[in-house]
Amino acid sequence: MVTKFFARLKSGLSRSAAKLTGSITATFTKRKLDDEALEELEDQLIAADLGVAVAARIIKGFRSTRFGKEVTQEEVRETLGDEIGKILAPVARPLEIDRSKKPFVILMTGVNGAGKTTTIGKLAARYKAAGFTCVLAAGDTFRAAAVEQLQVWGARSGQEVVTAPANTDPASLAHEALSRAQKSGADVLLIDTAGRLHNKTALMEELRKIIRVLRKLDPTAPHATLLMLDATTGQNAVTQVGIFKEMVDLTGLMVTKLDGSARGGIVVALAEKYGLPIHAVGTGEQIDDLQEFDPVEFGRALVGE
Ligand SMILES: Nc1nc2c(ncn2[C@@H]2O[C@H](COP(=O)(O)OP(=O)(O)OP(=O)(O)O)[C@@H](O)[C@H]2O)c(=O)[nH]1
Ligand SMILES: [Mg+2]
Repeated sequence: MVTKFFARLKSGLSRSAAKLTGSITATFTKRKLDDEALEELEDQLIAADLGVAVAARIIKGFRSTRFGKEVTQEEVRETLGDEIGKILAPVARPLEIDRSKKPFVILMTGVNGAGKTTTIGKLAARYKAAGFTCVLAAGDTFRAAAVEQLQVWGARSGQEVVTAPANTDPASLAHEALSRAQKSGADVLLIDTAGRLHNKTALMEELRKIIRVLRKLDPTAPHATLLMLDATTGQNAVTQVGIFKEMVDLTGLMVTKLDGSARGGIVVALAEKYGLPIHAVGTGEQIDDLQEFDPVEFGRALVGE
């Protein structure tokens, strides 16, 4: 069954697929799978951002099952797609809202431009459609534009946005937002944060303070701490997970900008390296361009099947 999401994902990943399989097509019109061919294939997988570990694992698989045999590029593509699907299967998990938490608190982290604010807007719309009421907290209090951007998203989905005057301590804004969400009986609180990474210590302190303050009102909060990653940054996204994992207890990832990126293979590298749940992927700038992803479909889209 070709789902709407698959069609969207496939077109979004067409550049990634072209990068990965274009070179495979060139190498494997029909060819004996010898050392040289495997080496070329491994290089191609690495160039397509799947990461060294994934590339080695996939090549090992090819070596044990097909070595010395004639293979067509269709076979190579199909096997690759399957392998990718297997690597993604354990991490492709939707973000479950635990209804016993009221509100269920989601803290969004990520570097500048990763897509935090946009993704909060998309999630708010999705939760609204599912019958949840949300509160959006404009925790990036240093930039007026960031607050306005969240207000626009809140208006689009008809959800409340809590803001504070410029330069208010983000932790106090977060506290205020949780307090309001508790009083109004909101189902979900989505907290936006600033993403300045050039000052790692300050960012870490800020995030930790937000968490500390939230816990004064709800010792179990935040219930999800998500890292937003921009797929177009390629291997850098892998590095960012490492950095943010040191700052906070990440519970999951979301990967944005998979539309038109040639670096969609990064999702596979992330899955292999960290095993953190990847809850959803962004495939555009519009309100419904956020999708839970099916590992098999993703694997197929990535090889252009
Ligand atoms: N094409 C595409 N663009 C996206 C996607 N997600 C976000 N964007 C765009 O990326 C840009 C940055 O997104 P923001 O949501 O502002 O990112 P942010 O993490 O909040 O950035 P800061 O507030 O600067 O830290 C915006 O122009 C978004 O429209 C996506 O999935 N696909
Ligand atoms: Mg933002």
